[in-house]
Amino acid sequence: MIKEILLPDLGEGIEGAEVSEVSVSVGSKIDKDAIILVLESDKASMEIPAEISGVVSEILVSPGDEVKTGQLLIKVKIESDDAVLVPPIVPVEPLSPPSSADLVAPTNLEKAKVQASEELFSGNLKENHLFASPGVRKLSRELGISLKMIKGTGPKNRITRDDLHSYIKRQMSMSSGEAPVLKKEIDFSKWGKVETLKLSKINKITGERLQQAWQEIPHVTQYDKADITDIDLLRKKLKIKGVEKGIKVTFLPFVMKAVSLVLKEMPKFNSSLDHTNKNLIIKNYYNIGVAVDTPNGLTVPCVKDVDQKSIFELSKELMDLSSRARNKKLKPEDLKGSTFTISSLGGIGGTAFSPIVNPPEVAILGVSKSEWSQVFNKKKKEFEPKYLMPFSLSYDHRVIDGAAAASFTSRVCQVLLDENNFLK
Ligand code: CAO
Repeated sequence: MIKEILLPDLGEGIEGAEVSEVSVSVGSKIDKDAIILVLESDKASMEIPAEISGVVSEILVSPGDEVKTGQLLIKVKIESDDAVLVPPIVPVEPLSPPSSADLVAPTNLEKAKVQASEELFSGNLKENHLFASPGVRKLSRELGISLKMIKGTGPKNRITRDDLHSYIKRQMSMSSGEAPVLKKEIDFSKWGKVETLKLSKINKITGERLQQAWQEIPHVTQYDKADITDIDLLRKKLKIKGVEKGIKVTFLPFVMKAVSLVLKEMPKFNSSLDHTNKNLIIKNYYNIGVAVDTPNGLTVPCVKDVDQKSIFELSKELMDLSSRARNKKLKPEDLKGSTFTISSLGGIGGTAFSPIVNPPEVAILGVSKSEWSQVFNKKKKEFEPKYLMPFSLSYDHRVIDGAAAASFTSRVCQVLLDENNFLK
């Protein structure tokens, strides 16, 4: 029996990608989950696993081809029907119309969240029987929504990202009692010449995430200034040494290292709320996401175990991640697992800004351009020139109180005063 392997939904809003490598050949025997193709999209490279075991009988794509979700990739000869390990299709229950009781608090969305988390904890959730991409599953888990509640409109009732979005919109409009407002496009050309630019996939995905974070998280921003006069001297020394090693040493690795030290002391800043918003998950690892500006939009690759790395190691990793982000060479793993984010505009300019928290994290640090200032020394009773780095901490006020935030930024300032914190 011949079985066709189609390109699954890649999630993350990615509709298609370019084949960069075909990892099998005709006649080769493959096991379920063996990598058959490597694809490259605007954002990352992805390995496509086989969903069945068998012998490759035909390959319908080659390196350089643009492939789209649902496209036939390879044909596989299956030796026995037992080898087919595709999960059974379970019909998805249609959504029942809301009763009047559904329209009062707690909202349908909250109920769905609670139900999903109860099912998760009781082990009753059989979402594996439904077809959905890993991206859709991840998002539904993050939002605490059971996929069983959603009717899939894709092939074989596959639940698409649009299905999930429509479900959320429907629930939100039901719970607020308002019909969704359809916005009319404005014809700006009535008043002058215009041009239309297509938003990149990264622009669209980032836009949706930022909007969601802004709407869901009660943000507060705390501002501070760190005296980095001594760190500036240390950086200059390390910068010269770095040139020999081909490593560019900027201020950012010092800030990352300082933040990792303070996160260890103040673990709430390195946490996430669970889906029910009833528990706080404290993470005992320190992975810092770094916002990188690329020609296609903003991406946030993650530097793992920052607390265990030297300034040179952090600088090298930062150079590698930011260059791969700009050349669209990031892998999905590079974008996952951050526990806290830093957005640095210090190399560009500005005196201060309020960054938006990167969920499921609870805090983010924004770094602005340092400036020399005259600071009054009370002991000496004189002004001294100091190199001051302005920075801001935006935080989720459900998790962090203002006093803790002010302590966090003060502690970052203290850590940055002592160069011994950066010599290991
Ligand atoms: N004060 C003074 N100088 C600073 C500084 C600061 N706070 N931050 C960086 N600089 C200096 C660097 O030291 C470097 O100087 P030298 O050439 O003398 O070494 C220069 O500015 C350029 O630095 P850089 O920007 O190339 O490097 P970085 O490590 O500071 O930042 C990266 C790397 C990837 C974060 C940055 O290039 C980038 O993409 N920033 C934009 C992030 C962004 O768009 N955030 C906005 C998100 S909206 O919330």
